[in-house]
Amino acid sequence: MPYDEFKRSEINSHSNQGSDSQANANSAIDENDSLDWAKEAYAKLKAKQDKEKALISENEKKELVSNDDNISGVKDKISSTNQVLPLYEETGLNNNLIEQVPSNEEEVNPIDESPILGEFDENFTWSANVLAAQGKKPGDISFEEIDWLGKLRDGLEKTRQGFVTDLLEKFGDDPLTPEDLDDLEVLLLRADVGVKATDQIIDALRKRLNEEVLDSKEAFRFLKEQLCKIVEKPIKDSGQDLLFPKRNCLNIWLLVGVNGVGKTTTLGKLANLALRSQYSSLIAAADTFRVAAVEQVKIWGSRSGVSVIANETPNADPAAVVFDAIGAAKSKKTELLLVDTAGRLQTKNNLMEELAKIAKIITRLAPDALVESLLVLDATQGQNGLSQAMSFAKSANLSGVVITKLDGSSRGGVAFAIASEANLPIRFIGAGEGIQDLKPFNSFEFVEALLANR
Ligand SMILES: Nc1nc2c(ncn2[C@@H]2O[C@H](COP(=O)(O)OP(=O)(O)OP(=O)(O)O)[C@@H](O)[C@H]2O)c(=O)[nH]1
Ligand SMILES: [Mg+2]
Repeated sequence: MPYDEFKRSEINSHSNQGSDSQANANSAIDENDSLDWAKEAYAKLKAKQDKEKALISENEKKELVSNDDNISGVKDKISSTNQVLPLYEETGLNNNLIEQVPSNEEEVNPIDESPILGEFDENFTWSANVLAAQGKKPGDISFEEIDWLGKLRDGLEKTRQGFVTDLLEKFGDDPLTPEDLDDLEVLLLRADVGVKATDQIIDALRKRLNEEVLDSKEAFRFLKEQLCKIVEKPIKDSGQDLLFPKRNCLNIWLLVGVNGVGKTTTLGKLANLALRSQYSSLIAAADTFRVAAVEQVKIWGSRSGVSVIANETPNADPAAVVFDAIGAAKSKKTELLLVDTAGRLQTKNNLMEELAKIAKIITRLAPDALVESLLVLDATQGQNGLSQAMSFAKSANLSGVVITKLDGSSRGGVAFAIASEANLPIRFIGAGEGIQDLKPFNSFEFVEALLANR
């Protein structure tokens, strides 16, 4: 069975997702052992990287020898201006397509975007500890996970500064007081956590405080537990801990949301996640409102290594593109069809009508397909994102949310408002413009990254 990136959290830990995670996580690894754990993990990753490097240079040597033997063949290849890259020739992905992926060498480069192991520094040990706390073994972790956690923690820096740094100052090392709770309330609201989630957290802390003295360490642990509980609730309510395509059947995932939030970028990252997890995938370029949108999807298709179905006609009917894409998906036995949709239409009503039309086509053409509508929200928009979530939740049948641009946003706290006020499960989060800068949402990692250094 291939490694399934969509199920990463399940593989990481069978018991540590959710509100009990903090307690389990804290006991999963003794503080004194954590540095040893990180050292062992680093040594194993380093050995793995060295082995891969050696393998690559061995292959390069072999290639050089065979190239010498067949120099004329190479010349032919170089002179070909419209060549299809070997990756697609081998996989057959580029054959018989309605719309072929562009064969620009610079753009088709999924392998080079993989992260490499950095220094053994505080960044590494922090990421390693988060993985260890979820029950992973030092030999089980990958560069990608370390890189991702580092990015997430860095990305949440601005949110953390306006929230945790002040919180640490206010809490100090003394036991929590009722006045601290008032300060915490202000900080949570300021960090876009929203009124409902803030009330829930403050009430829970006040209740504990009435029962016993809470030292600052326990207060922080309890706060993390409450935060996890809030984002986990809609996930639990949905009855589906993780969102992943089911193998051997057609899954159709629609990326919806207002303009500029990151739908197309998310689609490209999801396509690559699917490719790396060995799902057969296809992209439908159903944002036909902007001419440049189709071009942008094709670049992402090329970059992620997934074929794109598009219609070049200006203002082509998006439902017709979806019609073609479902036809292609059926004949190719595609498992995951990712649909890019428009974010900018004349009015909000037009946008909702168009989504309804696409949904209708899907029901008619692929009644057995597993359809998921993912609302993409931009973290930098804070409470605005929450109102988008509320209005889309009313009109579109949403299965969850993707929060993008968590890198550099000071409003990462909005995740809690979306979960508690719109009751929508967060399914994926994006923290960068790179192809691998998107992962399935893991509440434990998110809260740890948000409140890092404590
Ligand atoms: N820093 C950062 N930038 C992102 C992220 N996701 C998307 N972006 C950027 O946000 C901008 C808009 O992204 P798109 O994917 O084009 O957004 P869209 O929702 O498809 O936009 P429309 O098609 O106009 O509706 C681009 O410049 C992306 O590179 C992220 O996680 N982090
Ligand atoms: Mg777009």
